[in-house]
Amino acid sequence: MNVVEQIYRKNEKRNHVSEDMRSRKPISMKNVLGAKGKKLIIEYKRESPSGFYGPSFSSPEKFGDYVKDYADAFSVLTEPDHFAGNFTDGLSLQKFEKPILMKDFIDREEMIETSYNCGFDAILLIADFLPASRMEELTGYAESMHMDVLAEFHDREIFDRIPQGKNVICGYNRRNLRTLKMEGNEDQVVELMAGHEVKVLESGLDRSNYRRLLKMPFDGYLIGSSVLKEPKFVIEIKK
Ligand code: IGP
Repeated sequence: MNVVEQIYRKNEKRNHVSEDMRSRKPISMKNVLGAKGKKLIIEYKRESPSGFYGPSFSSPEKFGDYVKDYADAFSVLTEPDHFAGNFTDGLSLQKFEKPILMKDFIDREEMIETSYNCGFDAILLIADFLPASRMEELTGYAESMHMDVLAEFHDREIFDRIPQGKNVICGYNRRNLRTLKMEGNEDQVVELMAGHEVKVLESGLDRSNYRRLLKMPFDGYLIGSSVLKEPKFVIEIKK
């Protein structure tokens, strides 16, 4: 069993949040990313199983203060055991009035409720680890809570698990979450993804490739490690 499968297995033991701690209504991430121009989702995480460790920002709020003028949306890794995150890590970002994605290994309705109660606007669903029927059901559940879904895939064979819902943003993860290796086959998924209204490219975007990747037909780019390691990189990306 790989790390990601282990994380999903622990979901039933996690403490969910049943008290509504939101300070505002959800903002549509799909609308923000779908507007004219290239959009950036900047991610906060403390560490990751692929070897990232970067305590550049002592809190999500300090991160938000630094990146707010460059980020169109935020992503926050809330998984505790391998990413040192917490469900409440997004609360302080609500005040920036930009959509916030809960980046976690969501496989049940209860986690979507927790996400809503903790101030998030959108959730991640990973098609490589969920059957098509669950992708569909969880997307519908998120829609009922007025939340958008970033439905990501890596393996091209399972692309048809990405649902077509009104609240769906389609993402291609350049990292293979089974091997944790960066594979970057973005050239080969552009055509597959063409039918989706809003498309996002995720992972491994850095100084060596961002100019090339920004020319590709994606609406949004999800960037974590390179900005967390060297915060001033965020200022240059869209220049
Ligand atoms: C950000 P990076 O390489 O810029 O830190 O990647 C984001 O794409 C990555 O954290 C991610 C991820 C995921 C993590 C994308 N999909 C699924 C965990 C689970």
